[in-house]
Amino acid sequence: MKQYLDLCRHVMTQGTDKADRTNTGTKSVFGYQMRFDLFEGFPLLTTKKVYLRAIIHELLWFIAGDTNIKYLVDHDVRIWNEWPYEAFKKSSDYQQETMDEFVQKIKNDPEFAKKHGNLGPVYGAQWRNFNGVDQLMEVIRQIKHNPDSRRIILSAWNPAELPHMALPPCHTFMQFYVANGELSLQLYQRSGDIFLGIPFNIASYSLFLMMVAQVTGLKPKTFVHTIGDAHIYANHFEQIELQLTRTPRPLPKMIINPNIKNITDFKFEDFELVDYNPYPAIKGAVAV
Ligand code: DHF
Ligand code: TMP
Repeated sequence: MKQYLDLCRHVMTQGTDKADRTNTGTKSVFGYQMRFDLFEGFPLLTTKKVYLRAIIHELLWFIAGDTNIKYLVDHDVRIWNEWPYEAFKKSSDYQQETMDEFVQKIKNDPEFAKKHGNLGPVYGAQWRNFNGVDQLMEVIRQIKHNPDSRRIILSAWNPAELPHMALPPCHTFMQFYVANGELSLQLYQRSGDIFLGIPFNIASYSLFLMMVAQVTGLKPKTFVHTIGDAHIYANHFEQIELQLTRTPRPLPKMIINPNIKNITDFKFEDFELVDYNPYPAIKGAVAV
């Protein structure tokens, strides 16, 4: 995927060295935009293997309005575990449990999961209930009944509730656009971890666009990805340089069960990725 490698090259060469909340250090630029035309294929990185399984489960979890990591943990998706674990370590219930022990407790003890697995009113909560508004259903209604509207917006950024969230939303604001029977989506992401988060975010929002297009009877067209602080963490420079030596391969295709007509009816089994031939996965630590 040329767009992604261009972003990596741009930040490595033009980025400013910048300190950050996690004390890791980054190279960063402010304001960057990429466009992905979905008829060219499904934009899942080929220059490293990306775990689509986690992306699909996370998206279904947002759509369900869920904010507890229990659903993810039950499906062996680890990507959100660090944040509740850090909070648990600061609680009076903490007795030197390791991360693995913490995860086992979330899996096996519903009371424990309820108490220590919640991230606060993050994405799912805001998508389905932003001060009483089901934004997801509202956006779908607008696309169907008022497609020329310039107000088809979904915001995860709810300032009043930020203090209660484990992590303030990174992908914060989206807008849909309908023309010629085709649906496009633009995301404003306030902060983007180029090595770990961004590949997930591109695939996740592209898939979300395809799902919303299907349930509104439109064709998915372009995902426009706008990033505020686009950064590469200092402990990911090597991994990014390795990817820059790899020549992108043809994009895979995503096939979605065509019988699903309701956004909340999608199941993991309704998605099939074909012709994905990535280079091997590359490991990198997540800054907490
Ligand atoms: N914090 C930071 N610093 N960066 C992030 O990208 C990030 N993403 C969050 C929450 N907080 C964050 C939610 N999304 C991974 C990917 C996405 C994600 C969180 C974590 C991740 O660790 N991916 C690895 C391993 C995936 C796996 O479990 O197999 C990867 O190699 O893609
Ligand atoms: P911040 O809240 O200080 O911006 O830290 C959040 C970090 O997580 C930042 O590196 C961006 C990254 N991130 C993504 O890139 N994509 C995501 O989907 C999420 C949740 C976080």
